[in-house]
Amino acid sequence: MSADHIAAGPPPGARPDWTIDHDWSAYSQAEHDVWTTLYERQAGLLQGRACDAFLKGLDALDLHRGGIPDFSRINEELTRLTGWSVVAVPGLVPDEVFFEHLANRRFPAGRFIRKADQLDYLQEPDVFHDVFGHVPMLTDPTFADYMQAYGQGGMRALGRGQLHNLARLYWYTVEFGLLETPEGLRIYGAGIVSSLAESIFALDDPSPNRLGFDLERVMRTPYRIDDFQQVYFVIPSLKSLLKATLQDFAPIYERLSQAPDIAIDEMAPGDRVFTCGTQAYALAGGRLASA
Ligand code: HBI
Ligand code: FE
Repeated sequence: MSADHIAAGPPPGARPDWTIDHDWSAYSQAEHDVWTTLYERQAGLLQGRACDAFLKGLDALDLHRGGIPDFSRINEELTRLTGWSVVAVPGLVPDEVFFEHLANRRFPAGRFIRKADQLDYLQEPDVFHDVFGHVPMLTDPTFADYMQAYGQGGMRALGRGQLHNLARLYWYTVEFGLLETPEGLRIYGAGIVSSLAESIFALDDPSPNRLGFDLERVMRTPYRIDDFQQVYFVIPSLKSLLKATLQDFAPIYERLSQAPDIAIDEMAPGDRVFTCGTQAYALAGGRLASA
């Protein structure tokens, strides 16, 4: 999600760190019903598609009962497992606020939920995208460490003006990442697991490229914010993702500042190719064409 249209200061009623009270009792039954509809559509589909860490986290946090979960209830278990907590925010927050929360093991989740007539697509992350999509992976100790390392890296990148490289890393891992397993490719990216159609497209469709994850290569690859991805990157393990972020980024940023972007549908020398995609979906005009 493009965070460039965010206001300078926190909106009225929000604290200086942009957090707001979750105020779980203020959700309407209609809002809880949207959560239950989305949850029931996704949870069944994800068996055999989402990675074990995600499915284990979904179970551990018991997100299915009773509509939109109360963050204070989730946080009891989440904090016990990895020291993370979910905090409510009004929507997208400025990059430096976002990274500061991640660096302190706080995941900012939009409090609002999408309307019943916009189940399949929304611009800003709502509570379903954030809590169903992102939070289960935060119960995995390795991924929990990765997300905190990402937040710390984000704050350094901001200082160097290299945020766009880091946003690509976030996009192609935290939002749209795939994991290689002996049973085949599995999803760990929140943007995919929270989308019915993309949970199918990302694994089954012949259209997108599926390439082995390489940190610098990913940082040179633009992404789509308005439609299914044209390329997905595959990590061999969550440990390998964490390891990739624990190196010194300075030499990488030096090389990146001289390296041109790699076109979103291109293969690059050295790519490990799981799928050489047809790009048929994008060439046919993507979501708008198939609407
Ligand atoms: N704010 N609430 C919220 N959620 C996000 O995922 C988010 C954000 N602000 C900035 C942002 N993401 C992006 O800059 C990241 O991709 C780096
Ligand atoms: Fe997200």
